[in-house]
Order: sequence, then structure tokens, then C-alpha cells
Amino acid sequence: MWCEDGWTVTHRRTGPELSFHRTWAEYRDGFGDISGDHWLGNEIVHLMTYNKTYKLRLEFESYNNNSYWVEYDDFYLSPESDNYTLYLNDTSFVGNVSEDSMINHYDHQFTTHDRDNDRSGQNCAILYQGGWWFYHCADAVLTAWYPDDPTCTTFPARCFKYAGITGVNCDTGCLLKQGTMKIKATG
Ligand SMILES: [Ca+2]
Repeated sequence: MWCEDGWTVTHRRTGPELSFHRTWAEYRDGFGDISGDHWLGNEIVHLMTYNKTYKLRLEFESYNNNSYWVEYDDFYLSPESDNYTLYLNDTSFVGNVSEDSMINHYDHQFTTHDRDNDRSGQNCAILYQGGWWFYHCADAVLTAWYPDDPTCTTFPARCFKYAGITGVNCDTGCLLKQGTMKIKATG
């Protein structure tokens, strides 16, 4: 695992090179290079956080080069038998964005292109080309189409984004260039 000032990095994406359009097993077990772009793995994050007290921090850089962060208390992932449902304290949000974009992902199961647990009639992981805690589908997603792809001109809402940067539905102002998720034990 990669640690920075007591935080364990569970996800890092700094460019388009590493594909996040991966299977359920790959998201469960992790992929990429932990010193670079990677997904640490839903199973290990579940084991670290279940029945323990962790903070979740997201740091990201917008495509127009501004830096942002958000934090949440009481983060954990449920077991694989419950599809790694995302839990966080939805009243604990702090950060330098206009709105909390993770709140609609709270209490949702993980979806990949080969395992559809979202509430859309389609599979959001296929529409967005990445696994995530989709509802139908996403306000914040750090695994979706990278903005260099022409798809993002057509469907910016389906791209690597944090909609709450601009406080409105995603436009090109909330597309991301880089994103990191980190966790830290607090009790
Ligand atoms: Ca679906």
C-alpha cells in the first residue's frame, strides 16, 4: 500500500494511460502500480474499514488546472456479499467545492461492466467505462472516460468528473485531469 502522511492511497489517476474499464474481480483484487496510477482493491479496503473508523479524502485537479479536496467521516465498504456498498457520514462533508457530489453515491453498491448493481435500466459502468458506486448514474466518478476521449465532448456528464466543483450538473468545468482517494484511521 502507498501511504502519505498517515493516509493510505486507495485510488490514483493522473492520466489516461491506465484503463479503469475493468471486471468485478479486478476491482475486488486491485490493479495498476501502487506507486503510480492504481485501484488498491475493494476487498482490502473493506477489510481495513469495516467495523473501524476511517476518514475518506478525495483530491482532484480540474481539466482547467484548479485543485480541490473533500473529506468525509465514517467511511467503510460493506462485504463482497453486499457488493461493497459505500458508506460515509453524509453530514460530515467538508471541502473547497460548491457542493457535495458523493452524497448520491452513499449507500449504493459497486457496479462493473460484468456485474450490474446500479439503479439504471442500463449498466452505468458500460456507459461510463469504469467501475463505481453508481446509482443512476453519477455526480462524482473518478474512474470514467478520461476527458481526452472524444466521447467527453459528446457526453461530458459520463466522464471523469466531480459535478460539485461548479455546483450544477456537470459541464466541461467539472471535468478532471487527476484524482486521488485516500483513507485514514481515526479511531
Ligand atoms: Ca443497471
